[in-house]
Amino acid sequence: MMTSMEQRYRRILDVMISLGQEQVLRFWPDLTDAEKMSLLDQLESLSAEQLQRQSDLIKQYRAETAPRPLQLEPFPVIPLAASAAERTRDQQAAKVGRELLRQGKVAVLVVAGGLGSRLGREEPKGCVEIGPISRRSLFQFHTEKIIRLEHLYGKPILFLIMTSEQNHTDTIQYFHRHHYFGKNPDTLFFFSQSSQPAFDQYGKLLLRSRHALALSPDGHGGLLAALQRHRLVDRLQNAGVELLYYFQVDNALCRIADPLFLGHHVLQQAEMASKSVAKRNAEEKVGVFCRVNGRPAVVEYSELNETLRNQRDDQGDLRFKQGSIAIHIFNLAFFTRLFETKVQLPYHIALKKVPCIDGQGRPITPERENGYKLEQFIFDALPYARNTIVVETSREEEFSPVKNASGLDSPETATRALVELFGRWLEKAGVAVPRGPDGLSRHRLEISPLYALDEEELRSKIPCKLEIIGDTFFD
Ligand code: UD2
Repeated sequence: MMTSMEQRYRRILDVMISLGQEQVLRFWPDLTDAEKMSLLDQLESLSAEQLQRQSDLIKQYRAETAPRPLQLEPFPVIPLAASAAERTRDQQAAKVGRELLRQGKVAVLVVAGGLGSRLGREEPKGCVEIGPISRRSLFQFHTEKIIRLEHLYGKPILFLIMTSEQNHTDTIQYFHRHHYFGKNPDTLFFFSQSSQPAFDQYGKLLLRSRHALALSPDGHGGLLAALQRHRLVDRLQNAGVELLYYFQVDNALCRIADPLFLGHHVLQQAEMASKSVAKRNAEEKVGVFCRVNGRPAVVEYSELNETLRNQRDDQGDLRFKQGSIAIHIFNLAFFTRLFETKVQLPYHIALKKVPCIDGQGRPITPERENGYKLEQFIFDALPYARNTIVVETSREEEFSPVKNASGLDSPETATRALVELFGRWLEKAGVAVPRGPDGLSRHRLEISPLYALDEEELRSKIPCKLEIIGDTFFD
């Protein structure tokens, strides 16, 4: 008589043989019962159909020599206000946005499931400390901004934190250790996206150990499936929410639930809206807003060929200049439609270094890219939106991502960007900020989000005759 585990093993082995993936069970006889169970659980959670599709995609990707031609046009944006009329336009939009916040129609979502491999740290990226004086972390800045908004608009704001299987527990423990930074835990939802297996160049599943697949998060596009799995859209709608304000955990300057952006979204009757900044240069690693075969889209930097990346318009500007800073607004009704019509976002394939084991079970720490990962990107929902807008913003005010351990886009540049932002707010409030020959503030400056969220709020609070004579913290 076969045990139930043996029966499961036989069934899964048959499926794996039919998919040409039986190598994942090659260490079966050497495994303990607990290891066997865990491997079977992992394999059973994969959909055979999806596995076949993914493996085929990788083989096809490797076989393809030239990328398919796409009809690309730049996507028009709502530019930064330069004229009196545009400033009036913005004031009206911001008024509409503030009203939405007063009515409690906005919830906030941060995607924080990435592994931050370029940063090279074990902890979740949101724990990186960037406060110029306080050493506040990214998570603390984001959460306190939301708390301040709750005070300003008199309504609780639900805050959704998307983690991954790899960092879910660490993220929750981090928030718990810090007492949720003062936010009511009933208004926080931690939920995890799924994982996807990695493949070798022949479309074969890679093993991380003898009893585990090499898995990684399924990309921020995994948000769609995660929202559905956790029934979050219903929960938000039951709480009276209509719009979801989306951003990435690594952006130290993100303006959360920006009334101006919310107002534009509603006034333009968009289903999905995005913010852009002018790219620093052709090589900056941000996707660009385009029309692809007539439909709005973000084309990721790694997928925009060199000629297009460098193309210039008549004014000598980059033709594809509007970079995505991954701040979006979604109508919850748009998600519902995507679910009902069973939209599947495409997979993007990336060749990465994937720690795994070889055929003899020996661990490999690759020095070169050895594995293919498949990810879905949330911005691929754009072409499905009935109406979409892109609103340009200023990099100095709203975009300083933490991607690398040092140099460009690192904790150090994010901290510096905060000091400079706070310095400009202070100057606009009439305070002299001592600056060095490089034009940068001589002293470290920090304004807690709980003290002021923007320059207007700061101006209304700043003590008169304030002098900056050293590092200064407004808490
Ligand atoms: C992303 C955008 C890029 C630009 C840039 C701005 C993609 C593919 N590219 O580049 O166009 O907007 O950001 O900073 O998004 N994440 C998850 N789950 C995942 C993978 C990522 O939650 O499975 C989160 C991650 O925690 C981070 C964000 O998504 O907050 C961006 O991930 P990334 O740093 O890998 O993206 P990057 O820098 O390639």
